[in-house]
Amino acid sequence: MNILVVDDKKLIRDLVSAMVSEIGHQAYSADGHIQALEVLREQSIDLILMDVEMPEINGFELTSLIRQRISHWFPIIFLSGNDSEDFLSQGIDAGGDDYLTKPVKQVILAAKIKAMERIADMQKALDSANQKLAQLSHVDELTQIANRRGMDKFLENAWQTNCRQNAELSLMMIDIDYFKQFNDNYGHQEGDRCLKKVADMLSQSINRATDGVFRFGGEEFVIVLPFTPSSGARFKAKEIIGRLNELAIIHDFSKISEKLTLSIGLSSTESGADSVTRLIEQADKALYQAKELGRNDYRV
Ligand code: GH3
Ligand code: MG
Ligand code: MG
Ligand code: MG
Ligand code: MG
Repeated sequence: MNILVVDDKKLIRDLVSAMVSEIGHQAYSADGHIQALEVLREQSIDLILMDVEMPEINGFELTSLIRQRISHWFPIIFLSGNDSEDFLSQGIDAGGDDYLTKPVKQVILAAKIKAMERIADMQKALDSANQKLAQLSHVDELTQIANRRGMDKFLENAWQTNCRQNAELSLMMIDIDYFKQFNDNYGHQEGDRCLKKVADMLSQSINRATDGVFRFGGEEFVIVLPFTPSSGARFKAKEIIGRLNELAIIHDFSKISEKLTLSIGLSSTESGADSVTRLIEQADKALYQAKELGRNDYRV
């Protein structure tokens, strides 16, 4: 572990740091709040051994400050010459996790560090499990592209960034044509395979890191194109229609072609959409028009 020793007295700082090294951890030291915050900015610290009585900002105050500023948890153990019970509970209230009185024995210090390390490991495992869950909740299981929840989050960020930079943002609502007939005639499994192929094709067709592809639901997909005016989105729509044509997925039950086709509705901040909701509404309307006008095409 990377252990930060905070103490205003050099003698104690060096002594405790030496113990920490001997126990087998990496020691960092700080003589007060300024150095401590500096180390915390530059190093990933796993535990702090914190003096209580220090000039300017004491150990309890510094602990509160650290807990406010750093969102992830790591253990903080106080080392103090004062062993009154009042002091102990103040330290825990300030955000500390344990308390040792000076002079500290190396065996005791080693045992406390080991116990805290166990808790810290559990916390880390929990954090990473939560992170994985959050990720999973944004991914569509069938197609492995981001789902609607992922889209909402993406759009929120993209909208902010684009507004800030005064750039155009375009959105594409994509819907497979006569997919009900596809499913009804080839079966649901074949339908699923088809959705995967379309999702892969859509993912491959975006080439900027800032673009996003999402499964909006059922056989509908959304592509978000930040920093892209309507002209760019039209170009992309044409390309996607062409790519699907090249894939040549047989659909004998489509009313307009012997191959699978899709229709696209486009919207852009250029045409006045002033919110994410409006952007989606406009794309939806344009999609409806593309369907009305015969499908296998895009409309703005
Ligand atoms: P349109 O050309 O007007 O878009 O007609 P459509 O048949 O594509 O549209 P409709 O909304 O009537 O039907 C969509 C169909 O998509 C219904 C359902 O059978 C199919 N579908 C939706 N989600 C899934 C899925 O996860 N897997 C499979 N296999 N099919 C799905
Ligand atoms: Mg002191
Ligand atoms: Mg649909
Ligand atoms: Mg429909
Ligand atoms: Mg459809």
